[in-house]
Amino acid sequence: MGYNLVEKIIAAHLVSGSLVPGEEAALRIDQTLTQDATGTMAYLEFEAIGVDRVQTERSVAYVDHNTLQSGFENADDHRYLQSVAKKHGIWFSRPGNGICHQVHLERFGIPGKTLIGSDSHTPTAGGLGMLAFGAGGLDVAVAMGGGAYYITMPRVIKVELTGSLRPFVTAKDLSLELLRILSVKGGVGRVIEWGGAGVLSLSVPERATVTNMGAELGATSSIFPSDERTRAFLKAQGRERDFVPLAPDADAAYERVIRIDLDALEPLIACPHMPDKVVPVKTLKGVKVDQVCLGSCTNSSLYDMRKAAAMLRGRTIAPSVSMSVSPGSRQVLTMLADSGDLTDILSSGARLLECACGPCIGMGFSPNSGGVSLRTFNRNFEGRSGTRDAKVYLVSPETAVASALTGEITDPRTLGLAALEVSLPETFRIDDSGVLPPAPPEEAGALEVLRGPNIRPVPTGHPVADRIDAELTLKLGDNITTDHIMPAGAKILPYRSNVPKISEFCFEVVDPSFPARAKAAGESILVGGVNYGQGSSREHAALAPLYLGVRAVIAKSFARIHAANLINAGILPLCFADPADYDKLRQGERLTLRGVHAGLESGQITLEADGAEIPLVCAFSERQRAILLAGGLLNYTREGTV
Ligand code: MIC
Ligand code: SF4
Repeated sequence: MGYNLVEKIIAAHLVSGSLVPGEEAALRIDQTLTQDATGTMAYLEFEAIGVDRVQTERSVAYVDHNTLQSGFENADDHRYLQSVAKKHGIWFSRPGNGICHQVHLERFGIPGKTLIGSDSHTPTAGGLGMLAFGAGGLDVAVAMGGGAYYITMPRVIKVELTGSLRPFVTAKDLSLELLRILSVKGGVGRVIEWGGAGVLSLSVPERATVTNMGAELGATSSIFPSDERTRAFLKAQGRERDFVPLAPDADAAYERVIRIDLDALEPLIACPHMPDKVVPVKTLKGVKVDQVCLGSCTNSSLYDMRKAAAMLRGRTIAPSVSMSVSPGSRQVLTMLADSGDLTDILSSGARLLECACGPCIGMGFSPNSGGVSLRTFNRNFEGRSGTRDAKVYLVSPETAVASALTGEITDPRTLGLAALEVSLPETFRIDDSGVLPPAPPEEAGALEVLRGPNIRPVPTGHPVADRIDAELTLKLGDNITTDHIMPAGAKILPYRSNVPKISEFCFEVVDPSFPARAKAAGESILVGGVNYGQGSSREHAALAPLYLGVRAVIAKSFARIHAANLINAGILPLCFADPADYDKLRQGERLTLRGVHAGLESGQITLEADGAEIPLVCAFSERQRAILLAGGLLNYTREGTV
């Protein structure tokens, strides 16, 4: 039996473990990326590990999330990141240079290489044929130090494409179609491998939109083959030397094959407040729109922006709509300026924002109260926009612009416009002045790392005890996202390098009394439903609970990155053997976990609650057990086992 694309890249990077689905595989990591909101923690952890210089082929630190600088905190973090990067062999992408995933695709991604990034949308690079994973900051720190990255060997789903997209139907609609089919948990434990004749009709930026939104499926990663379209993109970026062709073997096996006919797709829209609440745009015709946002790592490429500019040319957006445009990178912005497309965008009445995440993570441009916001982004979780009662919908750039022009949700095909004639340039504008190189090793030793008062030490975990007696301080429902656990937004993000402070906002959107109650309880246990911790890779969703005394989370099931982050923090993620037992637990009661150490081995732990005995299960690898018993990955790594 031949290899699929995923197996090929994993086999070429396997340090230990096996290719058998469900088993642990340790991978050699060629490249890493961080962004500022998770990066400060990742580099503090890297410093704590104590390796002088990164061991990867390329590591890049981006600043794209916390760029508002409404106090000293963000600016201090930027200075810390710039100085720590320079000292330890990391490239530094300056604020304003663009969103990490977009810039990495343009300037650094290489087919067939492995990449981990402290951001859940790192698989965007799969659009170039890279095998890329979102991970917690500590996993990235370990990989920078030369350690392997451990994954549970995924199953591989193949999506077989035929045909080509019709006018005004886009790669975003393809992503939404797969979310409609699989839901936000359908990709858990899986990599989505895209193939079929239809793949050639998609350019690299379109493929990157699709691999980007694989994160919303809960998938471990998503990947496209590397073919002539990949070569053309790399060549236009002045990087043809980085091209390698990559395809699965003809007799490769897959867990499942999903067939999608691109010709049959129509414009789709995800309704509040989940990316899988997908319906055809036409079914929402006439819903009044208050705000439209174009951008984010999903849809901010030159291709997307040029399509939007072509639709806006000579037209103005409806007076009732406020529209923002955030190009994904300085390359995109300068090319829009050179071609005059920027003038078309600005003349339409849209507002230009920085080349950064911006509204996607609630960093400004929050909608009006109760407002309807159409965004070309990838997440529409409740409250994420910064306006708690806003209704956020996810759409393609074409649907976004059509709706901005009419003031109501509009299927772009109904505007009567001619099909858009937009293609990628033969040569992109190459200017890497926004990326600063690291210092040569002989100069690095003398360099000082700049730390402001907001940068506080990383909390370390406690070795998991054999018996845990604690209060159930918070009982939660299904699909709890990391935006529920550790919200972001302009008010909270500045404290990403200050865990004591940021923990004051833990679960703020669910129950603002949680931090005080958890502290008063001393040690506590959380209970959740299915897919607990979906969404972002932010390890603060584990570190803040750790700081507040959480020792275990019991749920019906967990999202991959968050489960890894909990283990890395020394917090036990446990599952109900029978999901119906969830109903037996009450917030506020005392819970006891008995025989934990033996249970880590046997995979079964008993929970005592109000006299009842509830069986829990866990399936930790030997390494994960050792991490939990050491009190987290930092302690484990310091003990010398990287
Ligand atoms: C997100 O989209 O939620 C973020 C902000 O990019 C996060 C990372 C973070 O919380 O800093 C992610 O996706 O991992
Ligand atoms: Fe930034 Fe939004 Fe992409 Fe996260 S999803 S990296 S916040 S643009």
